[in-house]
Amino acid sequence: MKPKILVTRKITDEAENNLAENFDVTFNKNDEPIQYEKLIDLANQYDGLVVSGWDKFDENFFNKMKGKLKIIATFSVGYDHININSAKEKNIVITNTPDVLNDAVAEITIFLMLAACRKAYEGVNLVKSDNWKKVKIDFVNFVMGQSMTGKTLGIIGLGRIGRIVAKRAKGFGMKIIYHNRNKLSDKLEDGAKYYNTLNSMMPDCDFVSIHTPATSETKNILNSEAINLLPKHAIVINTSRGSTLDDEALIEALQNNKIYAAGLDVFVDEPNVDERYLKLDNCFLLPHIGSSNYETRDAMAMLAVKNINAFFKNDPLPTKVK
Ligand code: 8YV
Repeated sequence: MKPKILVTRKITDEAENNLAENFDVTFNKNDEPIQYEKLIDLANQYDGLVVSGWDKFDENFFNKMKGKLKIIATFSVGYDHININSAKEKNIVITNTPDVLNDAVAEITIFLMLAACRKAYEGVNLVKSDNWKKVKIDFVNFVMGQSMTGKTLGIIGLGRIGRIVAKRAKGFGMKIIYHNRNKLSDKLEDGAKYYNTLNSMMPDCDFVSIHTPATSETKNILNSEAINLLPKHAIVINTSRGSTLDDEALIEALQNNKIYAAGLDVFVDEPNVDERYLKLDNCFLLPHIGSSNYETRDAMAMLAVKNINAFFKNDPLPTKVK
């Protein structure tokens, strides 16, 4: 008998076809999110789940598993929606999709940096509202931003995504500095300057971008103390998870022009965004689309499927979460 697999959300046709060849698989054809309690019931009828970052797998979920479920393959690099310790206690393997989205997230990071420093909101709103013709266009004030070229980018978490961001930023002639728990090898640093505390790096950042996973250690890593140490012209970028920065502190800094601007793709309670962000002209917002391009989402779906295939063939897992 083929193992039973449930795919909680619509994934690419190629990935779905591949699963259908090898498993007794249930797809979510209309892509309606499955409610938490329903998912608990369903999960007990399957050997494996292919899930998204929007499904939640907490301690209670795993406590209610009765022994049939053996693997959860999430099509996301982040696994903060899964209680890994509870999964381990229940002997349920977790896999994720690292690396295949590095370029996509780096692109969105650079996009936000450009949007924030060149006042994209102001410019786009002026054209879209048809107000361009109504304003005075002058040489020194009209949609005036600041340059990215030659500036210093501070990276919080120079990991797989952070290093690609660094590479792309160097294309703009940027200097890279970083803070990690530990200094990296010369090869991985690739010329970036290390700061052993976050606060010591802050005054040197023209831009600061967060690329850490969401853990209890990185919760509010960019807090009010750190934000207050940034220069007045600094720009804050977040494409990691909303929990890594203190919204109160960032909003206060943006409202009072203590920093120049921010670019955010991720929020604490998505899709609900703190309304104060919506009122700020110096904050460029996106709806968590770091990995949203066809090539990347295809690769993420196929990697999740490869993990499922490998697991049921007893092959080594391509990307198991420790
Ligand atoms: C996805 C992500 O939008 O991979 C991640 O961790 O945050 C995003 O790529 C989402 O979680 C898809 O499941």
